[in-house]
Amino acid sequence: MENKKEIRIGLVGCGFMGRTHSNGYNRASNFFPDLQYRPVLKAVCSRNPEKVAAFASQWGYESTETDWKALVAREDIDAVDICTPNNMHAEIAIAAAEAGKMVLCEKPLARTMDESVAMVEAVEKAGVKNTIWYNYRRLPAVTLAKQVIDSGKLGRIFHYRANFLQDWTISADLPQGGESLWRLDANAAGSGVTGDLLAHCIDTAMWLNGAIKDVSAVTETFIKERMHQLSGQMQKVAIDDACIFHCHFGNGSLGLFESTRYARGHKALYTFEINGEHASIRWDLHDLNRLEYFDHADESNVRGWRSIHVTDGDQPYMDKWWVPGLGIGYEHSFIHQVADFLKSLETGEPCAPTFRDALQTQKVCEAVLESAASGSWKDTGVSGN
Ligand code: SOE
Repeated sequence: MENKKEIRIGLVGCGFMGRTHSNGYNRASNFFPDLQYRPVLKAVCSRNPEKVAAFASQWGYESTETDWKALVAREDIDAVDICTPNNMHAEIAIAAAEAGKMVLCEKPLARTMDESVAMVEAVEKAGVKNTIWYNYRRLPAVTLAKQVIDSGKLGRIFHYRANFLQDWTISADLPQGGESLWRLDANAAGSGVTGDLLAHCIDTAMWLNGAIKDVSAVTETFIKERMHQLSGQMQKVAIDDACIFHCHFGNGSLGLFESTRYARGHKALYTFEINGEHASIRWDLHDLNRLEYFDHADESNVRGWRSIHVTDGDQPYMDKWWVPGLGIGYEHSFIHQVADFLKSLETGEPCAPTFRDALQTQKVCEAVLESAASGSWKDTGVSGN
């Protein structure tokens, strides 16, 4: 630790994501001792002084701010991490980039394409390091899926299938907007399940299987009006409660995606499956240390789905944790993201997904919503295979 260089973090927002990121900063140096950089929790910002003080003391921040502009202006901050509702992402990220800070931002990049493009332009013009927290990439089994696909073991890919199912908004009494329920308010969130949940599936899908070229989607808003927490008035619900789309990938495979917050019994069921010419893989967030793998090259008498327990030191990230067989959890994806970010400072490489990478996911989300509104296929404008 002695000769490590410090990266002084300023976190904006202290909700659920603020906690996951803070835990990542706190743990990364313990478990990735070889990193040359060390995060220092310099300041946390939230409008509520009592809340931000309690958060700072719980997670170990040295100081607090109640105005994000003051945090961005501080000379003792190297990197601004944005964990606010989506409607604040663009303004804070652009100001941080203009102040010469590195910018880390919780997903999705922003609410709209205009905001997203402005964010990409700002970080690229300023030449500052940037990354978006699409954390599921950093689970060892998901990273292993990437290695297996890149090794060519699956051969030509035919199908990509993904679901992200939850059930927390079924009650019609749930208000929209305000501090904890901003995800139901289109003004704050931009969209519903498309930007919140499918964005994860799309990020993983394009990382694993390349560009999504065009989409055909349907969305539904099951509860049409909800009370707004801020105004106390009933207001039209403008987010998508559920979204299903199919698509063509640039490599010729077909994709099928479903997301909803109305799948009673499912809290966070994120699954994907990829079927190739020679082999298939599938993964399930509820059993996140396992990668299921079927290889047609296996001898026929023992051929079948293998359940790979991704906990061995030879497997991604797992040389850093405990001993083989002892699994890790959701929070470790954020610790890995911090470690990869710190590593990228050493190597000078971008820390994927960068804002520009996340813009591709944003383009697909936008095309999905446009397709659902128009009832027609939409090109995503994402290039590559
Ligand atoms: C919504 O419930 C949510 O917390 C998303 O905002 C996260 O991105 C997802 O990982 C889990 O679900």
